[in-house]
Amino acid sequence: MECISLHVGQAGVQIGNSCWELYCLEHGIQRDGQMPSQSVHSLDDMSLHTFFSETGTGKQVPRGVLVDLEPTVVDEIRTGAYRQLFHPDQLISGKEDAANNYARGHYTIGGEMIERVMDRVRIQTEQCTALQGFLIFHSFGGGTGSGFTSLLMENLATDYSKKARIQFAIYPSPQLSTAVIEPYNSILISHTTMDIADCTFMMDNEAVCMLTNNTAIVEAWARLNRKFDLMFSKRAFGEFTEARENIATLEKDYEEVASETLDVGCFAELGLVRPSLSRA
Ligand SMILES: Nc1nc2c(ncn2[C@@H]2O[C@H](COP(=O)(O)OP(=O)(O)OP(=O)(O)O)[C@@H](O)[C@H]2O)c(=O)[nH]1
Ligand SMILES: [Mg+2]
Repeated sequence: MECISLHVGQAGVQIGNSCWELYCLEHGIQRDGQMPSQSVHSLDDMSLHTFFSETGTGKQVPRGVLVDLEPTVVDEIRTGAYRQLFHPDQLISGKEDAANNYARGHYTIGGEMIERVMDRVRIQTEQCTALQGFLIFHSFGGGTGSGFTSLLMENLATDYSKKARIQFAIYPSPQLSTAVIEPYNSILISHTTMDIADCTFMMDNEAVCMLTNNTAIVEAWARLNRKFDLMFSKRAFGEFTEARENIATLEKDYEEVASETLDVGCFAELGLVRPSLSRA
């Protein structure tokens, strides 16, 4: 059962960058797609194949396509730490962005790009034995994120009508907005995709920003994330005892974070429940 991830526009591609880094850490995959612990892995971790396909040489390749109408964001992946992970054809960029304009993303500039992207999607689907569906990452506010995503979703709905389409969308916030027309773009894409998306997860950019603006919290999150990744990769290598020790350290970290001057109101505002510190 495979899932194909599609990352569209600046926000979508940048989320993709972080997502694939995390998936690699979780599954013990190196930056070049190689997996040193492969034999241990393939026995107990079939979930790997949902997100990665394996080449003849044993390299793991993400099942995904990253696309932006302009080159700079995708170029960062092309030259970044994980550049060898992706096949060059999975990274698609044009010359000119949609300039926050839904119509440019959907009709003019996007229209010229859609065939190339659908071709790549088709190649990805052909590598699946039982494709479950598509995960689509994008912003609501960008011209590419809104206009091109809706065009892509319409094409997916036509060509792969029985497959699930799940959207992960960055919801615009007035404080962070890059353009005044972001609300219009959001309405236009909501209208187009309402009937063709099976489920939409919206991420509020203001909430994300509140978390990252607080340096104490951002450091704590970075530390916790590293620990989690480490924990996962250790478990993947079969050193479970060490992973257990990591959990203990992790718990201590939680306690430290809680004792720091953490703004509890911030969690409440985000609708998040503070992690419970009581031991089971
Ligand atoms: N959380 C988060 N939001 C982002 C990121 N990049 C852009 N955004 C948000 O996305 C919206 C702008 O859309 P972009 O994704 O930059 O635009 P685009 O899809 O590249 O479209 P065009 O540049 O207009 O062609 C704004 O609301 C930004 O705050 C990111 O890396 N993280
Ligand atoms: Mg852009």
